Amino acid sequence: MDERTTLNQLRRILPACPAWDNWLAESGELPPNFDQLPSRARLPDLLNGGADRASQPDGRAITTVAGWHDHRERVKERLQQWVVGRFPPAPDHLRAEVLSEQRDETGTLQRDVVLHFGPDERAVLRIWLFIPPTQANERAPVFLTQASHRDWALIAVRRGYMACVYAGADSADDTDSFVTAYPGYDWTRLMRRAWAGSRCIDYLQTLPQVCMDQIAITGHSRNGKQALMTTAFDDRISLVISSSSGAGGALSARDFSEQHFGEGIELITRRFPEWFHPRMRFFVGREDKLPVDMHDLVAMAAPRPCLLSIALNDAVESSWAMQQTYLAVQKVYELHGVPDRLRILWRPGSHETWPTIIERYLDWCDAHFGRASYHFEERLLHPHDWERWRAAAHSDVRAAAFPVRTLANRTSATTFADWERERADVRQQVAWTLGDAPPHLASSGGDYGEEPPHIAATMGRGDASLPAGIEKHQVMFGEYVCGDIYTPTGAYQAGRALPAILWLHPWSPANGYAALYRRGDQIQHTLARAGYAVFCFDHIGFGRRVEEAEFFYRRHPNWSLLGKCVRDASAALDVMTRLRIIDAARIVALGYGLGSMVGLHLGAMDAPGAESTQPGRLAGFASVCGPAAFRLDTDVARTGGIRRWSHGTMLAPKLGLFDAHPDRIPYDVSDLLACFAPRPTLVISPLLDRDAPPDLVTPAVEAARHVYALHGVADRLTQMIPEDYNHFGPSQQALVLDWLNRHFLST
Ligand code: GTR
Repeated sequence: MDERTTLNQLRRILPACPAWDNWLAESGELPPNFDQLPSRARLPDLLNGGADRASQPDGRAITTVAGWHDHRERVKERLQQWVVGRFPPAPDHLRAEVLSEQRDETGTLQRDVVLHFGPDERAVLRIWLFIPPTQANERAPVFLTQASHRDWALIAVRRGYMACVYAGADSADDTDSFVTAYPGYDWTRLMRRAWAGSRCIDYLQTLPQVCMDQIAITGHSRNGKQALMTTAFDDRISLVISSSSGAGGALSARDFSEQHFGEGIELITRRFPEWFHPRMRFFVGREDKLPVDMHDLVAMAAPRPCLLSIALNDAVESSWAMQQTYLAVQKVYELHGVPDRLRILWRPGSHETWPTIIERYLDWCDAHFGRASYHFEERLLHPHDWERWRAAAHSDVRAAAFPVRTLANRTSATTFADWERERADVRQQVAWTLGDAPPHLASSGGDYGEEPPHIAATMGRGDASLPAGIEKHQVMFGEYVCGDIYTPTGAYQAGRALPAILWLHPWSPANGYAALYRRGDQIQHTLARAGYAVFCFDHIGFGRRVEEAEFFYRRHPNWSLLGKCVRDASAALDVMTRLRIIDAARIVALGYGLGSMVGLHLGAMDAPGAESTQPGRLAGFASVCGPAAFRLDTDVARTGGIRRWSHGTMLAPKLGLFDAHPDRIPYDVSDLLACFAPRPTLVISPLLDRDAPPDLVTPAVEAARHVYALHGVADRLTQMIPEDYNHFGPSQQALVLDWLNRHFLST
């Protein structure tokens, strides 16, 4: 597709963004030719990413610190091109005007300064200095931060730091003066603020009280993003603390986008068009093609101490994406021989910080500046070590011993009896893949263990966030899991039995089933408003249960996270079929991304058939951006391949055993879909889904259609291929709702 056609397509798909339109018109820029940009589904290796990415120019892996230094310059260039824009060289002259100076009763000197610099001194920057009393000849470490974090500076001063606070934040921002002073640069607002941090250091350099090799920078959220930028482009920074820097900070666009219910490129470049270079918006839905991603930005800090602080249930963060960044960047720290200089600081709750956290930031500074000793353990929240899993539990499985099959092998059965046999075998293979299920007791329900209001509020699903016309009830189910049922207001009192949806959420670590960074309504609200009872819960490792997967494979080396997800979903069906508010004959599963993977496996395990003790309880299934056919999904670079379910996410590690033998995977998406026959099934596979492009999905749907045809209902399996990328915005919600209404509302 040529660049102009790509742009037209993007403009059809993306919501209006006047700032971007203006830039396009003024600059005349076109997107890159995406056909020529290589795809990297997972975060490119920082030392061995191939000739076009991270490597020596000849494509060989970087194995020395010197090699890294050369490469680092190339990355800085790319960051400017795609993310932060070009900025001027450091000014050669800087005048500090002291506005006021006073010493308080503790001996701390407070000095307000304006820096004047740039052509004709047109650029200005206010800074507020807090200089603790020091002994003669003693130099203080510096805590550098933006005007919004003046209160953090108070703690730093108490801990013996000189604090330098500057007007490069929303609350005070002098950096517009830089634009006038330096025309002709396309730097973004965040980059200007980051550059302001460097001007503070220019000034600090002139002060006798400053210990120049102990300069720590920090900032929260948008200021965390700019703190990383200052660190990347200014080697005088000795240490950085990225506090909830999120999208465009420590979290990559690949791993934290709309498909993760995250703050993707689309949203951030539309809501904050000045923060990043408008070129980034070209990559919406094509994050796999980004020539540079945020792990590159973080890696620029190496080998300097870098603490990545993140809240577990913050809608603008993702613990999983953070872990991916950490694992990628840790290789660079290891190359430098200083792995303990990179750590994640997990904190409970949402976006806020409090003194306990800031004290830890200063502990980090103290520890690395040799002032005191504090322990920062390496803690990884999400299972990630497939090789270890394999060695511990499955080194004896030989994929080569499994028969070769095609996608349509089973589903091309020509008689019901043949299909029944195949289906029973599919169930067995699915059961094997999900792993040895531990003992299972039926839940007794009740209300003990329900989600308290303050937690629900943190998760964005408190009563205060309920739109008018909808009510929410909680129910305990399965293994002590809490579910939420959304219904139209008054439905309970009316005693009506509603058609029901089991909502299976995507890969959204921070907020589980509730999409906080989103476009349009939350799906549970959309559906409840339309007259459905919507059953929602967090999968293991997500939302309120974000820490639950941490030791999963130690606890259950032979089971799988997918197996646990299916067990929970199945337990949800148990309770749904018993509730008066729900019409047990009209329960439909709706899965998006990961949720689709769960729903497909749930369907197979819940299917009617010889092996089953009960009829399938689902009346239908809707899959949005579900998995590509496993055996066709072989291009790891492009989509992540089946490895994403094993090595990548550890969801279904056994699938990884077939990495080299995809034709021997014991079952495929076609078989799972066919298990739903003859029940209505919808597959939405957007044209630009980077994980599961239609050419890898449609063959599975068509293979499954044979089984529907066997039932004489070939058209009950519907595939839609909207011109879109992987997200669950209003248009795709509308497709789902329309399909649901046609099949389930009026019956
Ligand atoms: C949010 C933004 C986040 C983060 C935050 C903040 O609205 O989407 O990326 O920067 O603002 O700065 O508080």
